Amino acid sequence: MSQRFITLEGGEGAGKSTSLAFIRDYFAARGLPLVVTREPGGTPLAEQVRELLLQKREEAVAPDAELLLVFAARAQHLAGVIMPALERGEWVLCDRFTDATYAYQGGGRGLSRQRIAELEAMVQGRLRPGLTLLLDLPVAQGLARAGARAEMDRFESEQEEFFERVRATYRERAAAEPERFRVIDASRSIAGVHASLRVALDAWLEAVS
Ligand code: Z5A
Repeated sequence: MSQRFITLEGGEGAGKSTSLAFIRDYFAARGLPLVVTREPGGTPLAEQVRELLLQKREEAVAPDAELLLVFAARAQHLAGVIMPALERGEWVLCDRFTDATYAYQGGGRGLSRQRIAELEAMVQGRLRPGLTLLLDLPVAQGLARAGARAEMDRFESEQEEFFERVRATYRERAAAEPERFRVIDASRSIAGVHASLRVALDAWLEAVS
């Protein structure tokens, strides 16, 4: 079932939005039913949790509180959107999932990987994405792209070192699970990134069909 569960990951300014649109078109052109969703979010309740997480606030957010909010949203999203779609035999493309928790709460905030793994097991059982597309690019380049945005949220306001730890964690996870991850060089042109996505998706569809 999880072979049809695809996740898209990457740091700041990696180009997830244009990649999501490309993948949506790729599936539509093949007549394959695809549910596109995102984390944190994906259901009305989980989207409210997203707002709580992203909103800049005076009060310091305890890293454990942030972690639990991320997994609370994920539990709701799994129950309301991801599992039903997979059970219907549809494909699911999720803009960020638990690799982001390891990268941001683990690498970025310094929380224990073991604690994240325990929550992952509790909330997801054995469900893991079949394919994870990681858009990877140097932090400075990503921040320069993202810098064009009007307003920055609570994560986007972090320092460059935070994003270096996020990137390092993503790359470590990709190296540890090469059968699941495809690392896409996102420093290239949009056309170049999309060409690599096409190669990865062609190979995945052939492997699982
Ligand atoms: N978070 C977490 O902490 N823990 C978790 O478990 C999860 C999430 C699931 C919101 O995520 C935050 O939640 C996220 C981590 C945290 N915080 N951060 N940062 P999000 O995915 O919604 O937020 P985002 O990272 O800001 O993603 P985004 O806005 O959807 O997309 P993006 O990948 O950063 O970039 P983009 O908007 O697609 O592109 C940025 C700009 O670059 C834009 O102007 C593009 O036109 C341009 N671009 C894109 N590709 C190219 C290329 N190839 N060349 C040149 N220019 C390009």
